[in-house]
Amino acid sequence: MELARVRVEFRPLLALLCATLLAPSHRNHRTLVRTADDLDRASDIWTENRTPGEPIDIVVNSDEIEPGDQVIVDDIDAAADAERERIAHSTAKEFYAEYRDNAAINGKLRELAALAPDRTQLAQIGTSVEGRPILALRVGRGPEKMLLNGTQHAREWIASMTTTCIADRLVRGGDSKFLADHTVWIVPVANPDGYAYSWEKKRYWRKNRRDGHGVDLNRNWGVAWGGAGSSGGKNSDVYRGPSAFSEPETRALRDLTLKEKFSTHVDFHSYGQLILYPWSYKSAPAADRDRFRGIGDRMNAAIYAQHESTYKLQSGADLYPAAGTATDWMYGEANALSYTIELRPKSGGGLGGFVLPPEQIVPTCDEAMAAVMALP
Ligand code: 0X9
Ligand code: ZN
Repeated sequence: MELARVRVEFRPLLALLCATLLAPSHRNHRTLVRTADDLDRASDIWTENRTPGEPIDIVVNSDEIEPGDQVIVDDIDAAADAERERIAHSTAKEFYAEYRDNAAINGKLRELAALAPDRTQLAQIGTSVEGRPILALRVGRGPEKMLLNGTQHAREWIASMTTTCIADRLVRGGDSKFLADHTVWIVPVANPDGYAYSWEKKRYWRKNRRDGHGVDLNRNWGVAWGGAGSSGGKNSDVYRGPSAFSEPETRALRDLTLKEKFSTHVDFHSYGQLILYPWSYKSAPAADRDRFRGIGDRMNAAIYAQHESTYKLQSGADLYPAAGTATDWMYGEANALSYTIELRPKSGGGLGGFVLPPEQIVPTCDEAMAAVMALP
């Protein structure tokens, strides 16, 4: 405590000296704090919930913590390092007992396709900026056409696992009534380059890997592209790209949608436990608002019945405006009932936000599966 006070008083003169003398946990590191709604301080905002006046989770350097900040995760990079260590030494045999990388997820999709060739189809729907395949698994052949995708955002690993798990359950569940009624296309990893980068280099990377700076794929879609909540700055975490659909990853999902004419869609993200419906870019209610809310209530009841988790149902823009999102394009241009679901955790506490304990993969899948089955 004494040292900490000295450090504050004599900065920056003694900062270097103190940094060398202090124990590692006292060194400057990146901390996730909950702060009053102070967007001016925030370059890296982790909370989806940005209702004006409500606290937000932001990443700051540990020497920039201010009075009133509540520390949620003291050292986010230590949390990522611990996760990396755990995965490196994992003996988990069960696929959903641990997080899986591109190679493992693609392997799982191939395995599922081979398991039930009569009711599945594995397709490469596109190729990423760095040349990775974007894979989609179709299950069923029914008249209601549904698209489920995960991982537009690289660091949201639970979305990759959950969509793969849903594919798994649909395939193994056999020809249930649901599959008689539905054709479901599942794209677990919409952003394979970003996902690889998050695994190998920077755990908290969000965008794709366009020219090193990356594009936020969920600001690159063609409804209200360029509007509020997106940025023209390449280094911004919400960089929209030079034009709508400039990125092969968004084009891949768009072209599949134009071909298949989906009537429902879910874009899986993390975190916050939210069910969001259009519009994302403006607060005016969607023409189908009542329908969105009615189905959303059913999803919520189905989710709660699993493990008593609560997800909040609201329009995207009621949180904060975000222009150029997948959900707005799917609804506004492709006529699909489209939701964005923010999976577990509810807040950044515990190990923190995007680093979710692997024991929560299966329960999160239970919830997402229940939500999907509640769709028309
Ligand atoms: O900002 C996003 O792209 C999504 N949230 S995330 O924290 N996973 O990045 C939500 C987009 C739709 N929601 C809003 N309009 N707020
Ligand atoms: Zn996201």
